[in-house]
Amino acid sequence: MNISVPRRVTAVAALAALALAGLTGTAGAESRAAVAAPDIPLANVKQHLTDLQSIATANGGNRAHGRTGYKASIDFVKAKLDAAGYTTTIQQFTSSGATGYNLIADWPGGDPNQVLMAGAHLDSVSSGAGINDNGSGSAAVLETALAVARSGYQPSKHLRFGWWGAEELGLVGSKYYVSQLPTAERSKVSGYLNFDMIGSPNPGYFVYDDDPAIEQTFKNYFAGLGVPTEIETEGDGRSDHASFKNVGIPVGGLFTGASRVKTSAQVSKWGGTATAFDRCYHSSCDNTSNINDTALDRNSDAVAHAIWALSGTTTPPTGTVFENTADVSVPDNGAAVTSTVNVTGITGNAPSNLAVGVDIVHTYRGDLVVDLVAPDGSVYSLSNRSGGSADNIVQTFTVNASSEVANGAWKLRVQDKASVDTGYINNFKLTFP
Ligand code: DTR
Ligand code: CA
Ligand code: ZN
Ligand code: ZN
Repeated sequence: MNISVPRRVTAVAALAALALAGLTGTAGAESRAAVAAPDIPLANVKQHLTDLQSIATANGGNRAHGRTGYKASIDFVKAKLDAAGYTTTIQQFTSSGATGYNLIADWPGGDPNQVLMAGAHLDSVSSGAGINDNGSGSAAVLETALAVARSGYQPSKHLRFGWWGAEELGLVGSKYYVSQLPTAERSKVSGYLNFDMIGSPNPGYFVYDDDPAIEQTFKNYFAGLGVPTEIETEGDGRSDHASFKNVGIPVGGLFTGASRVKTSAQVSKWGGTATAFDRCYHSSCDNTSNINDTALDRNSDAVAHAIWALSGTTTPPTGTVFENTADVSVPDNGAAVTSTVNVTGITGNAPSNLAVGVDIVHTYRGDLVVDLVAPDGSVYSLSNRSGGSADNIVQTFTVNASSEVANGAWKLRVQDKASVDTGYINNFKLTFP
C-alpha cells in the first residue's frame, strides 16, 4: 500500500519533541544535545583494557609501533567496530622502517559536510603494555563508539572515530592521516576530540584549552559532577590533537596526567598524593593495575557527553513526507526488490538534503545492497554490503538529490547478495524540507 500522502511535520512539533527531551538546543558557548548521552559502562571499558593487556602479554609485553602487539591491537578494535555496523578503514604508513596503521571508523549517516571526530593513539611504548598510555583513551573512545551503535544514535553531524599509530614516535600516525586528508575534507571536520591518558592512577582532571566550545563542553560536564578541572598547560604539541590543530581544525580533549608531580594544592582539590600523576608513565608497570577506576569512568562518560553534545541530533525533519509502509520480502541471495513512493505536488527539483528514511529488517546487514532510485532511473548508493554481522538497517540518509525532478516514482531498491540471512523492507520514507 503506497501512502504517499503529504504530511507536514511542523517546526513546533519538532521543538516540542526537543523540549520533552528535557533540553533544547542553545546557542552560545556549548551546544547542548537534545538527547542525553548514555552512561558508558566502566566494566566494558575495563574489559577492553584487559583484552589489550592480554594482547601485549601475548606479543612480547608491548603494543608498540612496528611490533606484533600493535597490529593485534588494531585488529582487535576493528573487529568490534565492524560487528557494530561501522564502516572501517585501515590506513598504512611507514615510520622508522616499520609499517604503521591507523584505524578509521565512520558511523553511517549524518551530514558528510559536518564531521565530528574523536580519537586516541593505540600504540604503547616498547617498555610496556601501555594500559593508561594509551589503552585508557583507546578503550573509552571504542566503548563510546559502541554505545553510539547500541543506541542507534543518528546525530545531525557525521561521526568518525580514529585510533592512531606511532604517536610515541612523534604523532606519526595522526600527522599522516591529516596529511592525506584533502583540504576540502579537512574543512568538513567541525572538531577533533583527543583522549590520551585518561585513567592515571593518581589522577588530575585536565581539560585542553584549545577550542572554546569544546573546552566549555568538557568543563560543564565535570561541573555537573562537582569535579573541579584545570587547564592542561603541558599539552600543546604533546599528543595527536596537535596534528589536527596544525591544519586549523578545532580541537579539545582530556588528560589525567603523566610523570609530573601533583602539587599539594591539587591534592587538596582532587585527593591522591603529592607524587607523579602516573608513576608508571612509559614504564613496564603501565599495566591493568595502573588505572584509577573513578577517573576512567568519569572521563569515559565525558567522552560520550561531548560526542552527543557536539554532534547535534536528528531533530524530526520538517516538511512533506511521502512513505510506503508495505512490507516487501527480500529474496535470499536473489533478485533485487523495490518499495515505491509516488511524490506529487513538490515544485521543481528535489533538495540537496533529501531525507531518505530506510527501515529494513534483515539479519546480517552486510548481505545487502541498498540504493535510492530517482524517477529518472538515477541511482544513489545508500549502503553497499556494509555493517557486517550487525542486524537491520534503520537509518535516515541525507542525499543530495538536487539534480533530480522531485515529482515522480522514487524507489528504494534492496538486494540480498549472500545466502542464509533473510528479511524484508519494513518502511521507506522521503522527507522534502
Ligand atoms: N605525550 C603523551 C603523554 C602526554 C604528556 N603530556 C600530555 C598532555 C596532553 C596529552 C598527552 C600528554 C604520550 O606519551 O603519549
Ligand atoms: Ca560510566
Ligand atoms: Zn606515551
Ligand atoms: Zn599517550
